[in-house]
Formats: sequence, structure tokens, C-alpha cells
Amino acid sequence: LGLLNNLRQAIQSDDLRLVFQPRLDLHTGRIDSAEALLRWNTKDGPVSPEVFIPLAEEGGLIHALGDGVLHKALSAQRQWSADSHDITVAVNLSPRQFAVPDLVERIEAATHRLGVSPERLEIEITEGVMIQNVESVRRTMYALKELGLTIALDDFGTGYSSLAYLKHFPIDILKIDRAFVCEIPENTQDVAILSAIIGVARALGIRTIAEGVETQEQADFMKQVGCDAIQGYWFARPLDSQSLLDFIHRHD
Ligand code: G
Ligand code: G
Ligand code: MN
Ligand code: NA
Repeated sequence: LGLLNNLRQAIQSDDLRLVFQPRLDLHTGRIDSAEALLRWNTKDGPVSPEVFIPLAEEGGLIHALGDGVLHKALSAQRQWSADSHDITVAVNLSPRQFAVPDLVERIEAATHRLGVSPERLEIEITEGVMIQNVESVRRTMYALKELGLTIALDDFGTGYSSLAYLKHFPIDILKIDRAFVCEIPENTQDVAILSAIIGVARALGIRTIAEGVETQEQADFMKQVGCDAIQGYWFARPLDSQSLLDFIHRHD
């Protein structure tokens, strides 16, 4: 209960920060997008979103938290665009956040309010979203796509991943979980699985992003097997909005 109260306080006083991890497009060699990741530093040290997101959900704070994330992410996107770097910002949504009835309206209103093109907003969902009411999830996804958003399936390959999801839902991007990346290239099973996932995705016209790329060797491997983009400590750690802009200036 102490932590929940602190979280409520932190949301009210706008103490949560967003950092942005850039991704490298392996075809163009440029930064095309960045994932927004939420950070909460308390006086007792940082608390992981894996802890405070579920807490916010249980404590009725998730809407306020999610609106704050969207606002910050879109503000950052507007800052990058104003500096002629029109890169896409990717925001994570928990299954519960995705199930909010007025999600599409809230997103539309926020992009409008901040003057950001919905084409520059990507949402990352996990397969937990898709085990809910299939028809309503499909409707929401198509409405988001109609707006112009990109939809990424996060953590792909873990949990109950099913290739059927790729057929039944309008997924634009597959984010391959770092569990399949971290033992590349030694692990021959992971080499086979990665090549197969990327092959299926390409055949379906779905972009692939490899997560958790930590070495040059892994980056080279991803390029070689036809992965579209990489994200991970090898290329860049998550950065605050201004540091990301500085990073782009040095890189592009
Ligand atoms: O970057 P980090 O390792 O702290 O992220 C841990 C987990 O928290 C990841 O699964 C990530 O998707 C999730 N996460 C980070 N930021 C957000 C956010 O703004 N909203 C939601 N729903 N999840 C987030
Ligand atoms: O679940 P999701 O994919 O949204 O979470 C991404 C998480 O991975 C974040 O917590 C982020 O900080 C972390 N991350 C990003 N790059 C790397 C990396 O190269 N190695 C590891 N171990 N974690 C990473
Ligand atoms: Mn993610
Ligand atoms: Na992931």
C-alpha cells in the first residue's frame, strides 16, 4: 500500500520519466523509430515498470499513467520532428490498457492536441491482448490502423505465441524477444528459430525488429538473415528525449 500511495503521488507530481531507445533500420542504416520506456526513481532507488505497471492497474491508476506516457511520447516526437528528424515513437500498452473502450478516441485526441501525425505513433502490444475478446480486439486494431498507427507485437516467441495471431490480426511489426537473440550465434536452435520467424514474417509482409542485440556479431547476424531492424545495448541504451536527438545528430 505504501508503494501504491507513492506511485499515486509520483503520477500526480509528474515524477515518472520516459526514456527512448532508438532502433537501427538495417536496410538504410538510419534511425527510424524509438521505443518509449517508463522510468520511476524513488528515494529508495528505481522501481521497474514490471512492478509498477501491474500496481497501477490494480490501484486504478493506469489511465492517468497511460495518458501521461502518451503525452510525453508525443511531445518528444514533436520535438524530434521540429528538428527535422521525423522518427516514429513506439509506446507500450498492457492488455488492460488496450481494453479501454475509448482507447482509439483518446489516442486520436492526444495526437491532435499535440500536433503529431498518427503515422508517427506505434503501439507495442503483447499476445496477452489477443487472448481477450477476439472480435473487439480486431475492431480496435483496425480502428487504430485506420487512424494511421503502426501495430507491433512485442516479446514475440515467448508465452503462448501462435503464428495464427499473424493471420487473424493486423500486425505490422514483429518484435523478436531477446530470449532468441542473446545466445546468437552459438546456439544453433536459436539460429534456426530466428531464421524461420524472419522468413514467415517476410512472406506475410510483416517487418521484424530483433530486441536485445548486444554485440556486433549479433547485429551482423540479424542483417544477414534479413531482419529489418535492431534494438539493443549494442546500438544504444534508452536515452532521454534531448540525448536521443544528440545521438541522432552524431549518427545520421
Ligand atoms: O525498459 P524496461 O526493462 O524497464 O521495461 C520493462 C517492461 O516494462 C517491458 O516489458 C516494457 O514493455 C514495460 N514498459 C516500459 N514502459 C512501459 C509503459 O510506458 N507502459 C507499459 N504498459 N509498459 C511499459
Ligand atoms: O518487453 P519490452 O520488449 O517492451 O521491454 C524492453 C526491455 O528490454 C526494456 O526493459 C529495456 O530496457 C530492455 N533492453 C533494451 N535493450 C536491451 C539489451 O540490449 N539487453 C537487455 N538485456 N535488455 C535490453
Ligand atoms: Mn516493448
Ligand atoms: Na520485448
